[in-house]
Amino acid sequence: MDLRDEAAYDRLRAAQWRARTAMSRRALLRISATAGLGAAVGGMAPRPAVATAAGPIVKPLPPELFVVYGSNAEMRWEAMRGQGYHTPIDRFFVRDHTSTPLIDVRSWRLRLFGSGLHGSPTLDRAVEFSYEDLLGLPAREISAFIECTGNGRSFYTTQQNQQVSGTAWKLGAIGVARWRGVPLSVVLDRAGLTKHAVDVMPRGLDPDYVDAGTNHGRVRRPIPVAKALDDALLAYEMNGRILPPDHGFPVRLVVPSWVGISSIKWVGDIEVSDAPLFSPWNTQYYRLFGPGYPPEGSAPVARQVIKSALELPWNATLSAGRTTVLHGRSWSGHGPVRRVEVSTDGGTSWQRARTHGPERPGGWLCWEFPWRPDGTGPRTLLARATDAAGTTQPDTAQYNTLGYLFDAVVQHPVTVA
Ligand SMILES: Nc1nc2c(c(=O)[nH]1)N[C@H]1C(S)=C(S)[C@@H](COP(=O)(O)O)O[C@H]1N2
Ligand SMILES: [Mo]
Repeated sequence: MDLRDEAAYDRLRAAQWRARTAMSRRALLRISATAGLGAAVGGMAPRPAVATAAGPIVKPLPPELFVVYGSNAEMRWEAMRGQGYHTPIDRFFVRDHTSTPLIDVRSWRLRLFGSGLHGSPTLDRAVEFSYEDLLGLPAREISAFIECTGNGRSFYTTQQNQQVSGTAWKLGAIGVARWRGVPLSVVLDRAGLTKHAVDVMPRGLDPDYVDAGTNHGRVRRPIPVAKALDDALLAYEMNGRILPPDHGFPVRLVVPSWVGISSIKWVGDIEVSDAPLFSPWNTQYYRLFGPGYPPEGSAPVARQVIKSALELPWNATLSAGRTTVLHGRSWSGHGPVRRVEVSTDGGTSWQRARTHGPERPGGWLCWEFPWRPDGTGPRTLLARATDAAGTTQPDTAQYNTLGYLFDAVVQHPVTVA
């Protein structure tokens, strides 16, 4: 089929739309019931209606699943015990710079503009896609983690005695979901991408971010056009459900293996430029600062680093003289995890964990390790992974003032009783 032929293209698009409509009508009805939106799709309002929820985060945050820090909530790792490969939505971490907006999908449009497009130089001459337009475009489903760059930040302080600023996450600012949506490459192509484009900058519809009295405007961060065309996805479904408000409804970007801030939620517009783009999120945040780094910081951080977590409560109590199977997961932004080792004696000896399930780039690897503790008292459990790039988790992470990219082995305290 020649998709440059208008009629052929229309037929294909109509078929795709019919295939998706059953889901989307039902889903829209479901959303309208929960988010107080009207039932019908359509309407020509040029700007989306955006409301704010009662609290920063919409979904329930029960204390057995989450630790809440203002507008952010991390998953308790013990909540992954007994779960499948993916993180269920009810326990997927949330990181909001301000608060979750409630967006009326009938008036929502995705608008693309900039010097990297043919004929849409400015926002008022943008190429627009409605929600229905996106549902009608070729869809793709991927499994990918989204992880906050500061995941593990608290261990700079508790394990390395270093001062860092930002949310004091343990290891729960990560989740792996099944994301379905339209490849960003498809939308860029339809919008008239030129061969001179270099950067693509999505911007959220959440409120302006104000830090220490400075208004930085709406959350936005460029990615290089090569990554945008490679595997970035404009996702409208998460784990087979309509994307929930806290995770970016109606549409978020998913940028596999890259720092969580790349995966902009509640996307309203995307600037495509033939010159490099800058925002506070690739200049003053999300670079490495401190001793050993230039004053303007490192290059903007891109890939996540390697980490491991045990599906156990912090300070869990385990039974002496009885075998407990320890479960955990390891992941890296530099390729699949190839090997996981566990130490139950503070790092003197290490043994291979048994791994199972898929070894996917941009996902995590599940593992288990049977342990029969002798004696009683406090113990420290360690897990360390090695990825396809050959990187093994070090004992110490390289310090940076904002506490990003903690990759060192985490000392997980337990008590044997
Ligand atoms: N518009 C917008 N996009 C955003 C954010 C935000 O506050 N606003 N937070 C970013 C950060 S820092 C992270 S780690 C991820 C978190 O995604 P989640 O809340 O779905 O887990 O979203 C990113 N996208
Ligand atoms: Mo983040």
